[in-house]
Amino acid sequence: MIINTNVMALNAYNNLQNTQMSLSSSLEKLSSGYRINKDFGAFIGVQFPSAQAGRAWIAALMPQIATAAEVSSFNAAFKGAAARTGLSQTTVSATWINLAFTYPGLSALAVIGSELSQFPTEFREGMVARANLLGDVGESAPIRWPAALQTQSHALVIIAAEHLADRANAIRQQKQLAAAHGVKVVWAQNAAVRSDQPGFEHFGFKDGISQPGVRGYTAVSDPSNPNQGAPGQDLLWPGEFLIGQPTQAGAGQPITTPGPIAQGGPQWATNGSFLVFRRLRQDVAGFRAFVHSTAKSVGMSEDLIGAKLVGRYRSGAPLETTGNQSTDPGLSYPALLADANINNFGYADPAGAVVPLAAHIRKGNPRDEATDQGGLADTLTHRIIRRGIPFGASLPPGTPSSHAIANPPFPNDRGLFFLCYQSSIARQFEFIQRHWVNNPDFPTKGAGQDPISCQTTLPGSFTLPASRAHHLELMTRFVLTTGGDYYFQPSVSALRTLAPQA
Ligand code: N7H
Repeated sequence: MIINTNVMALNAYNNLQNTQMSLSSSLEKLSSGYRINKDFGAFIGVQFPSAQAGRAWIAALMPQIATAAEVSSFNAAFKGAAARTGLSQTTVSATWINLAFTYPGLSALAVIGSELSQFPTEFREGMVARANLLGDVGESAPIRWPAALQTQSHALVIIAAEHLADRANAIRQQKQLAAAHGVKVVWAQNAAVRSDQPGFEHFGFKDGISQPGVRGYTAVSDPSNPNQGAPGQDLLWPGEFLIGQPTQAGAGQPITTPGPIAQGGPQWATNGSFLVFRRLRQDVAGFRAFVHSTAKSVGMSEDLIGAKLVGRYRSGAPLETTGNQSTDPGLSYPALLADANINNFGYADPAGAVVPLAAHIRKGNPRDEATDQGGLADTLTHRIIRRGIPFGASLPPGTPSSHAIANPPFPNDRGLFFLCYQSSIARQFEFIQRHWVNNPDFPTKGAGQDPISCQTTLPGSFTLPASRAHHLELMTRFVLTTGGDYYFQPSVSALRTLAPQA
């Protein structure tokens, strides 16, 4: 089948005019991680007292919603100004607001039953009801979440700002707007890139490197490889992320063949996306202590053990292409971190002697590796667009786990707000979490569990081939779920249909 990429490109662009911003800004290949996104974020959960009040509030909020097309032009202007002036922050700035709804939220807005019933089961049930299936048990069980975060929201207001003062203003304005419409703020949480290590998450690893690209939207860097955006970045049909668009065809089909149109709700859900929002607490002192003791017991350096657990060294340098080096090669060879190299690899080592089969990035995206479901063509049906941002203060190096600041209780804890977009939560986020990350027998029997994001009952296991240990017991979970839900983020025109007519 011949694909008319120009038509697709145009369609995808038109969709983005209508798509809320947070999805699109993550599509851009951003080598500097979080930094080029906004440095400050906030998430406000609200409840509607009545359908009328909720709809009036949406109408009042509408003029503030940032669209994907606006964000694209803003980012271009931002980069242009930064290049011209050499300044990174001060020249152009904007605060983005986006809006997403839980199923109870859509119901509270009195969306009619015949439309509500078209939303998929997992979205209707919500994250709490799916806890056992996700492995959110024990310390991650919803009953253990901070009491303040256990109230289910009807809608999530997402704020992204360049400066601290802009965020404070945006939060104040949002609270005033909600109060003016009788809409109740049930919780509000702040997030920010780490000021001491922007672009790195709390364990100390560079984040925001590998994202799928979108056919017709993401620029192809090498015309001889039209299936990739930046080198190593697979291009997917837009329906993997937007309802109403063609999806990947899946196993047994060429990856260039468009699959069925993504279904996910009533007609007005077209060009919207499902958002998984998780508040993940990180035990940084515990992780550091584990890396330290494992390095000693298996006779490897701490840099290498960290890379074995994640699949990348702290700098972001991929373990797959750099081999078993004791010191982080990204520090001596910055070229490894350039767009041409940082994500440009597949997994050539089926035994995991270099990158363990359960390393975080290998579990989350097995790339070209053969899997029980059919290899790359299937794997491309389980991708997500991630948009994470840290919360909490960095843990100073050398802080012992016994120190009060090592593991402070909510709200002073630290971690990552994990956000991801997809057209099917069941086929994308949930599949990754259940069938890959938590499953000790994926991709092969005894491979072990993802030591970073696995959520299951303890103990867990991690197989480290070609080392003295071979098998490591994971006695602690370094990442715990402490809140979250499933949301639907409608297109801008769909928001108009939810708001009352003027
Ligand atoms: Fe992960 N980390 O610091 O170790 N993640 N992650 N993640 N993650 C990635 O490529 C991290 C979490 C994926 O395409 C990197 O951007 C932490 C969940 C996927 O090669 C680093 C937490 C899920 C990828 C981290 C966390 C995933 C990925 C490398 C929680 C899904 C891309 C940088 C606190 C269920 C894989 C990068 C690919 C990358 C970390 C959570 C999935 C450093 C700390 C819950 C698909």
